[in-house]
Amino acid sequence: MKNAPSTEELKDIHYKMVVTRELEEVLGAYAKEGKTRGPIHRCDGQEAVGVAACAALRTDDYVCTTHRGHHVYVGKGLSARGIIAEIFGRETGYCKGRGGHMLLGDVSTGMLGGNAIVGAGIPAATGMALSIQILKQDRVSMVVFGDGAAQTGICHEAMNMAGLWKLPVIFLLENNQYGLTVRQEVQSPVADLSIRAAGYDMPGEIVDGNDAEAVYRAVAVAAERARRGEGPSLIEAKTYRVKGFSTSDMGGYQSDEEMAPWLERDPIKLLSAKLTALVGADAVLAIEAEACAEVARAFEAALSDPFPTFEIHAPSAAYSETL
Ligand SMILES: Cc1ncc(C[n+]2csc(CCOP(=O)(O)OP(=O)(O)O)c2C)c(N)n1
Ligand SMILES: [Mg+2]
Repeated sequence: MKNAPSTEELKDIHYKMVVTRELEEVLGAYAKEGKTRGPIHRCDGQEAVGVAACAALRTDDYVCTTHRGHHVYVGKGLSARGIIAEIFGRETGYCKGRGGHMLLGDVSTGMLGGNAIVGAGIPAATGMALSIQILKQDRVSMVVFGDGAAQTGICHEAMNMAGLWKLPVIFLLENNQYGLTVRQEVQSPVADLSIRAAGYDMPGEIVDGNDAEAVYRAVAVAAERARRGEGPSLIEAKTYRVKGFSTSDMGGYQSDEEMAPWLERDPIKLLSAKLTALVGADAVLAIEAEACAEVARAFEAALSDPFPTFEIHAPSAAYSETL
């Protein structure tokens, strides 16, 4: 079927989704022991959105994401070792330990950054698309952003500009139904945010965000359209945040009844079942075991890596004279 991922691609997506889940599980354990700094935003249950979307793009396509971007980092091809080292402030991290888990980027894989400012990736990706258009490059840019970010003013300014100038940008709205503690219906008068695409003359589509294959196909179609010069697309991936907002969230506002069907439709479980039918249970278990082993090796290596050293420069004589 056109734009469907191959079995090899599905295996790679599964591997990266398990790497993301395991990385967050271990990270969560370190956070509980007080060994991480600042809040950690987990994307459990949302792995298919970031990983499968990036799988449908090329390495030199540009991607930026949110404060909850581990699946996008892994999906775009960043190593678990470099991500973990960055989160733990080590010199071997992608930003030499200066960025941390929300501000991680890697130019060589087109992963142009997470962002702690809600909505800020949307104009950034739009600007990247404008540069692609001006430089006549065979590239696209994609931004993954949340339902909360979709309510910001800058989101609408950027989408308007992208629609007007037919920019090669994919707006991938990861609708996990919560912005902090606030449910989506309290943030927006419409349940399906994808309908807003009509206002900017771009296609708007809803996909099952827990179905990796569906996410891949929607992004592949949007990328083809962008490469043909036909402009932006809005894809709303419906998913659910099965953990609290972050490690600092006290919780208590997401009921078990609300969560149960989403836990049942865990994206890793769904892809595991699909792959088992294609390549057999042993092959799937081997993929999962290797993904977990990579994460274990990555934590071991990264946590032995050095912290950055800082040189303190004395002010120059000329500067001192001005004081
Ligand atoms: C400009 C700005 N306003 C407010 C915040 C505080 N804040 C951090 S995350 C968040 C909610 C974001 O919700 P959503 O976009 O749905 O992302 P999710 O956390 O669900 O992945 C808010 C309001 C911020 N970081 N930046
Ligand atoms: Mg949200």
